[in-house]
Amino acid sequence: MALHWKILIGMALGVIWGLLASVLGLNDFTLDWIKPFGTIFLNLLKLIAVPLVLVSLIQGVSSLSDVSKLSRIGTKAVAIYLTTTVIAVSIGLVFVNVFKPGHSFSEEKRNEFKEQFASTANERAQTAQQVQEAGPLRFLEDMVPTNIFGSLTNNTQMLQIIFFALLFGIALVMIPPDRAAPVFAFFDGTNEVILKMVDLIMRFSPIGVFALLAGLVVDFAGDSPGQAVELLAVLGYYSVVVIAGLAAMMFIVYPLAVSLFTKQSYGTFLRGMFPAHMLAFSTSSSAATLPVTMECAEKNLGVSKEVASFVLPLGATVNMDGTSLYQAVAAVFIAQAFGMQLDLAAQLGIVLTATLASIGTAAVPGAGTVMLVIVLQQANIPIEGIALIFAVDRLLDMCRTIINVTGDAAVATIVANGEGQLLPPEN
Ligand code: DAS
Repeated sequence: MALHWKILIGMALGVIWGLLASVLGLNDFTLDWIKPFGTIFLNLLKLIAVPLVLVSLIQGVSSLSDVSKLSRIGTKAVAIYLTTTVIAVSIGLVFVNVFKPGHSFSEEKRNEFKEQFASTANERAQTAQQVQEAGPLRFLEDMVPTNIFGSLTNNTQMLQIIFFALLFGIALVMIPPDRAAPVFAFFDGTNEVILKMVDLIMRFSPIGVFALLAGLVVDFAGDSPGQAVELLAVLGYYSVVVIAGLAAMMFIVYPLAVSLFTKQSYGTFLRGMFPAHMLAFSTSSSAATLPVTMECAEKNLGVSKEVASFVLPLGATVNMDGTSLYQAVAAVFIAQAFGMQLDLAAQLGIVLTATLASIGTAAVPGAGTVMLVIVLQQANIPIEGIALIFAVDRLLDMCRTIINVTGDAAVATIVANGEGQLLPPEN
């Protein structure tokens, strides 16, 4: 059975166990013997975040070595990718601020969350105070690390790790190829190892999700299953807000972009991308879907091989509109659940960090949630909040990966058209 079905079953069984445990008085057993496996799973995700960012970004940036050859196509593609990602994050922020899914927790529950994390609240308040007092470009100053080894040992400095990785990758591309070759080989190989580690961690996810959900429902339910039902209702609402945002990308932003900048009808585009959509949904992996995305782009959309073979692998690595939208919604949802007020500056900071986080997100299942840690830490939002949303993460991962690959194909179509390389579709 495919992993994603095992995970969905793990989710369902976790909820059922949680509800039964709160009725049968098995709360303590669940918290002592089941919930720890959920914590272990979350720890594994946090463990892999730093090496994943460092290696996948260095490998991604240094694979742009042929930008010098395809500088026009590469620059155009990166510019449009960044534009669609910022639009996606902005749509995510508008939806989560308008529909406020985190406020649908009862006042009593939100106060409970606040108490639960009160210990870190004053620390976060102090940090926020420092940010207030700092100048407008403090976030830029903070992005440049003084000691990369200090940043690497501290999960809260992900932007510094991204900055270092981008600088390292660019410098790597600029040194003589014979000197760079062993370094390329090292990061190619290490990237493979890290992605295999993510794959192994994801294989644990059915158990991890079961334990997380069981623990979450029991924690939430206390002695009354009614409260657990409230949690599930709130998570359902949160999921609807994420999916609505993703739908806005699929049915408003991309149709506008494709019809404005190419001669192609969006119906042709959607039909042409259907096989890639199905694979993206079932694998939750842009990388696994890439071969099919490229085939759809070339055969069904008429994108030339030269453009498809550069723009799509680049997009699978650095362009994840669905992920960036999800990270914006998830971050503000958690802040709302903890009763935090995020001012405009904090929300604009989320636009920057969610854009950077989605660039650093590897094209494998669950990577977007691993990278959500960055967005939360930069906004001083409790990371523990990931446990709240992890229950429905895999379902949302399947949906956001569809948007990730669709965004890549839309940009490839626009770039091909601009290069006069959008041919009549074969099929
Ligand atoms: N599943 C990732 C992808 O392959 C995206 C994510 O995890 O957010 O696109």
